[in-house]
Amino acid sequence: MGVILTVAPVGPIASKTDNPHLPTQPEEIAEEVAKAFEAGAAVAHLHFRGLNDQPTADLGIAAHTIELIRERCPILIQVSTGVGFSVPFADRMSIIELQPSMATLNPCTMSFGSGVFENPPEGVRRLAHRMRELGIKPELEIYDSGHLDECLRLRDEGFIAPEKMQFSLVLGVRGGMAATPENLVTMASRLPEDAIWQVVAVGKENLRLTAMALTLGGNARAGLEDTLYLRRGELSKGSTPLVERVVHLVSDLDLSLATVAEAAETLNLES
Ligand code: KMH
Ligand code: ZN
Repeated sequence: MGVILTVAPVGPIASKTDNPHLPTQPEEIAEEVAKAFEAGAAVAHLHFRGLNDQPTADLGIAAHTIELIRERCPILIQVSTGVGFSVPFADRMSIIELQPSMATLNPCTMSFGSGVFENPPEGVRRLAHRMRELGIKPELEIYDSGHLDECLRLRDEGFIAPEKMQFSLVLGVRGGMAATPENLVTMASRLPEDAIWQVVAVGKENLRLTAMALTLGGNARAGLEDTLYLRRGELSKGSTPLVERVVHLVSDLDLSLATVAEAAETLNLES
């Protein structure tokens, strides 16, 4: 089974002031995703920004961006329902009506850097239910150990399909688990046996923990959403250098990359 490589070109927080190569507008995001696909990515994890570069759940902007990506490459689309922390939960939820193959599901409310990431229990259940209705595969974002227990509870309550649950172990967010090897090993060992997972290592431990996750049998994610730097003091010129770095890592570890078709099969995608 090949490694599923996801590109995350832009997240909810960083701006062009932090890294001028951050893509924020539909054309820029589509170009970046196409380059990542050429380099080996099979999945694109997407956040969108308005004309003012602020996070948005605007369906027109999201649909336009996805259309521009579709014109360029057949990469699998995963939309973020995290969107941005100032966007109301109901708006964040509406984005799944675009019916992407996958969308993120953040199970719990938490402090996130200097902000609050609102994921109330009833809203999370409504979102999970609607995703299941639409046949959208949830990517379960685990920022702390109890978030995994909440996801298993959602599974037991019937909100999430029990087979091949897909997890991101997010390490390094202020308010969540620290980016340490111990946390990664502990969390990976607690996942259901048939789970599909990757590490999302935010910040300076990005490379080391990504290498470790690959060694442990996980998938990988790369892009400016997770780290703005290629190495200490050197901003990454877009997501492609970060994607290429993981492609090399995969090859050096004598692993192979999943194609889009292989990734869709591994992930059990319905559409
Ligand atoms: N930047 C991520 C760690 C999501 O995409 O659903 C948090 C996030 C969640 O944006
Ligand atoms: Zn995200």
